[in-house]
Amino acid sequence: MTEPTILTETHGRVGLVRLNRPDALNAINAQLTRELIAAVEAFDADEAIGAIVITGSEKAFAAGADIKEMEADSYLSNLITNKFSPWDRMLSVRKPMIAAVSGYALGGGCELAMMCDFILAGDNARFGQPEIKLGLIPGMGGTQRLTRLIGTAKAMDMCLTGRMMDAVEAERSGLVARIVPAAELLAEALKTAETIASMSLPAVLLAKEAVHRCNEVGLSEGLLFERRVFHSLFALEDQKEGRAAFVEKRKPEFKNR
Ligand code: CO8
Repeated sequence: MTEPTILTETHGRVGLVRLNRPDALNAINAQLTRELIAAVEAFDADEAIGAIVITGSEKAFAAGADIKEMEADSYLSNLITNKFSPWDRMLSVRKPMIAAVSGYALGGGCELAMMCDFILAGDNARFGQPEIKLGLIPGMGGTQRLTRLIGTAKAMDMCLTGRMMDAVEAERSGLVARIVPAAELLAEALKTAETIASMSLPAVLLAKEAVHRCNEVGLSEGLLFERRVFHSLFALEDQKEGRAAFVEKRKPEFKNR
């Protein structure tokens, strides 16, 4: 039987997915793609889960798409199979996903991290889009998400030279939300995810949707979307509870989690 390429665990209301191809620095092959997306979708559908963390090993979050597996790929096979298209399913995941990145996040690994809603980086993290060194360009969102996150100048630098960025530069550039000592990364990611999972789920889902809307529409449309969502949350008991708890100086007990 083929060994699984990921491991899943639950920690309270948090679903954890660990990439687990240690001999290949978690390079993303077809099996890992299938198993990772299925695991994330299962957590997304699970009422007991409120947030998801994706992580790798200490040495590598993921060192890219599996270069060895692509030996037989051709223009025709890529076109017919619409290579990398299964990753579009990550766009439909509604619960927040945090990438906890330790070590290398290169090529498809950096792109997987950017598919998550935000990245927490260990102080040993290194990000890069080295596809250019293989005579390629990023194919899982690198030219688009990286540019939105860090701007054209830095995205050009990364995609055209293939150089790596350390955690400090990644945080300064807006690629990562926070840097954590590598030894504390997973604990901090789980704690952050648990904090999110303790909030009102409808508010969390709508906050995620509203922030992502920013990349899809112009400012006035985005502001209108945000305002209408804000209005709608007053239809929920959790909003009454959140306000009452603040006034009564106690922790809110959200019903919809
Ligand atoms: N794919 C397959 N295997 C990999 C990958 C990968 N992306 N990265 C590392 N490995 C394997 C190595 O081949 C090695 O296996 P083995 O022991 O059998 O030789 C094992 O993992 C350990 O790697 P290293 O010995 O190289 O470890 P180092 O600590 O010396 O170096 C690095 C770590 C710097 C991360 C180095 O492994 C590296 O440069 N890896 C490749 C990084 C990269 O270029 N990533 C981008 C991939 S491209 C992509 O994501 C998009 C499309 C790819 C299409 C390719 C078609 C030709």
